[in-house]
Amino acid sequence: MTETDAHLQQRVTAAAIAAGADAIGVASADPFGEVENTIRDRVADGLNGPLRFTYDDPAAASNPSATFPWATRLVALGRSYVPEAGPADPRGGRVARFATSDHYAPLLAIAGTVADELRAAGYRAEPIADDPRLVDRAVAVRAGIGWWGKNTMVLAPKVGPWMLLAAVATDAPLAPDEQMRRDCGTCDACLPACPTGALVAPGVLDARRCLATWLQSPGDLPLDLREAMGGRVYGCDDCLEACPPGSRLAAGDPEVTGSTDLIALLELSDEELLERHAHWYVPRREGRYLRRNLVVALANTGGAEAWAPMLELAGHPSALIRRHAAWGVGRLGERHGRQDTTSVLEALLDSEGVADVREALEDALGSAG
Ligand code: B12
Ligand code: SF4
Ligand code: SF4
Repeated sequence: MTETDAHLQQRVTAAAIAAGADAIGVASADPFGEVENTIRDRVADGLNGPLRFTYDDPAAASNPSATFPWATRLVALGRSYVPEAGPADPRGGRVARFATSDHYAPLLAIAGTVADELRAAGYRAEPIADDPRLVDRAVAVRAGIGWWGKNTMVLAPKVGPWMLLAAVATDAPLAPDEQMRRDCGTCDACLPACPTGALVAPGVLDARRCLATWLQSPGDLPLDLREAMGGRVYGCDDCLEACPPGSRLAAGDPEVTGSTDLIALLELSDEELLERHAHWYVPRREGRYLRRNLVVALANTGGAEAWAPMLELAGHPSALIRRHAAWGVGRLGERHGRQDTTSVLEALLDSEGVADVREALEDALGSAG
């Protein structure tokens, strides 16, 4: 590499750190052939569940030249997003820490700074993050900013899994970094920590059992996973919280843990819910999917004060919400040992005309009986 290249690399690194990056490294933009095969295997085994993202076109996601034909390098960037996180309040609603605010915005700003620096030196550069067209974790590992964890996260020194990833594709002649020689060793704490057994082997996630999957998917939440959802409204952090690297970050301020008041949120309109959570991935930006998550979280965690709002939700105009509230009435009734659960469900059934809501009410009655 010429001296000029080394200077550019130093400038880019300094600019990224000054802008708030916790990790930066450079990888070649060669195809990630093994990753493509792994994604294909996951899809063949059905492990992607309802998810699309990189599973839709594994060849493109694993081959940077499909999107950036001019790129020879990928600058990998990581930004830790929980400087002072702590265990969430198990009684309330929970939001995974990556989603407590738009943590991608500052990361994209860092990537923008890096791209500007490269462009100013006369090269092409384009930032990308959390996009179906590139496998971010594979870029980070090749660029040496972290290692594969058994929970499938890329872990980095000091911050462990608490880091979001971005990349900048470029044709600048930067020197690729070495991959990190590190792994989880004998630790396997994340595997039993998953409440649904979604980590079916080290580094293998069955998205059909992952709570984070369903909380951002359309349709009904799977019945067999609803109890395990607990108070989760968006995302899940259990396999990150179990992880010793970075655990020092997991102590402190409840604000950043994402504890949230479910009843107050349920009082908002769909539009207000979406506006308040503009940075969340909500299917087709339909507020009813957030409300659906809130109903299940309230049923799992609410106290006596949750009964009246749950009955109101059982009369909601959306059949999706009524189906979940039917389950919610049964679940709350069971948790609180309410004698009137059966009669309430029967009254709801009497006045319900939609077949699949009636089915949900009958299921709830079956469990209550
Ligand atoms: C689809 C997706 C999901 C799906 C599926 C997750 C998954 N594990 O694949 C769902 C919705 C479940 C999800 C959840 C979460 N996600 Co997500 N997600 C993505 C997305 C869009 C694509 C991931 C992908 O391609 N998966 C395909 C599979 C095959 O890849 P994989 O599971 O990583 O499998 C690899 C390893 O097994 C690996 N491997 C290779 N060699 C070795 C060696 C060893 C020893 C081991 C153990 C493994 C291993 O091989 C496989 C292929 O590379 C990326 C963004 C992007 N464009 O890359 C974000 C991304 C992976 N998600 C991210 C985050 C933050 C999360 C959550 C923490 C959010 C939350 N709190 O709810 C959870 C974590 C759940 C988990 N344990 O993964 C971050 C991860 C950052 C990091 N430090 O790793 C990413 C990179 C977004 C970003 N740009 O920051 N996510
Ligand atoms: S995010 Fe939650 S449900 Fe998904 S694998 Fe991790 S612990 Fe399991
Ligand atoms: S909990 Fe242990 S095994 Fe799992 S990712 Fe963290 S270090 Fe690796």
